[in-house]
Amino acid sequence: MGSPAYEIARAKYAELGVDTEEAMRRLATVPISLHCWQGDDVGGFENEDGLTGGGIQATGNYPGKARNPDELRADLDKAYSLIPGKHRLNLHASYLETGGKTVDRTEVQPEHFSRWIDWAKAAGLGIDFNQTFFSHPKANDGFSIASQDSCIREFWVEHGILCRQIGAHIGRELGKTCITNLWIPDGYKDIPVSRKLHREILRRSLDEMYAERFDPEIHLDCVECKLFGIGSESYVVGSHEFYMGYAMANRDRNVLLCLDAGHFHPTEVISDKISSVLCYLDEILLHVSRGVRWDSDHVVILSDELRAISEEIVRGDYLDRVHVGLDFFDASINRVAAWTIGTRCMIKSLLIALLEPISQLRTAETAGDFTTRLALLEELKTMPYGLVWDEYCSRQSVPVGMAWMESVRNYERGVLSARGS
Ligand code: RNT
Ligand code: ZN
Repeated sequence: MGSPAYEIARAKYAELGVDTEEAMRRLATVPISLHCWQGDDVGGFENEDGLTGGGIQATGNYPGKARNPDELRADLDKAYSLIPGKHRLNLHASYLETGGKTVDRTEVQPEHFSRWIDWAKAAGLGIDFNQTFFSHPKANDGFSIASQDSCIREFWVEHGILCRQIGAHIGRELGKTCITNLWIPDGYKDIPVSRKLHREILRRSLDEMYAERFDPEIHLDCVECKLFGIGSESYVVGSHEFYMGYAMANRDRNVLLCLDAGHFHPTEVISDKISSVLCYLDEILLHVSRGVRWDSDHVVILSDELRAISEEIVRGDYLDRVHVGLDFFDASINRVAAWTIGTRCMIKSLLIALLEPISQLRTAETAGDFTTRLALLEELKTMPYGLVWDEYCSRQSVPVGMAWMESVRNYERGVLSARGS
């Protein structure tokens, strides 16, 4: 038995043939990969300066950002304690721990991530990994593995190779598949004349990077496309067509495609791309984000597009083929709250999708009864999914409703405010 409010919702959904208990059971099996970089504005722990250039920008100066890995882990622990379910961590190579030693990108080793691994083991979390091809003097001219300069290119290919080994190590240690995702900033601010050149270089670099094979149970690779970036407005080497082609051509090497919700033209949506790319690929990764006019990486909210993404995953029966990662960074609000809001919204949207009377909707559509389809879809928008969500939070032992915010405020007063700004 649930709360009286939940029992009313359960009965209402049952009238539509929807089993709320089954929806909650399924929801509990879906891990979301929380990106470490919301906690410190994509700074990382290589040096004091944090984020420097490279087509990524976090704006805002809300006090209390994590200054070291221990603080970041404490903040993540706080966020996980407010998010229902068992999830994952999405870690960037620049979040390494070297005990004060300077370790360049071509010197990264599994040992630099051992504390993250121990922490994840203790908490039962899986980890995903990312090469860091930005915020580095060797990326200052806007190119990494697609550079014409062979020194630059080889440097970054080496970083890519080492990170895959670290990803495989993580997967092995945790007994949970690690996805190592690649995003590069490479591109031109203004119109190039050699679009072809860098794409051919990128293809060669990827082939070199992905030469070593790993057990797919332990490690998967992934490539993230983009339409444009800051400083690469006119041309991005790793475009959608490029990586889609690469992932398809390298399916037997377990190269996944990553679709970031902020990486397309503002009128394009990734919800419409999922069922297309999954005709050709076994699995994909999502970077769920929220672009506002451009790839602004705003905190994920329960928008129409977020709901559409989750509906596509559930309706297409893709829950086991779509890996859900988050990618946003807002430095203008409490960072633990940003994680909590974004991740709770992601999970809530999946719940709403799981609460659809999908067979009724399909029957109407198949019969050409588009009137019923539209009427039912509209009725669903005011169904009491919030009550099922509250029940889910309560059963998963996390705060119900706005109560999580009080917990974040206490944490801010007790922990974050002591950090200064
Ligand atoms: C950049 C990509 C990429 C990054 C992270 C930090 O546009 O979205 O995923 O956000 O690597
Ligand atoms: Zn991304």
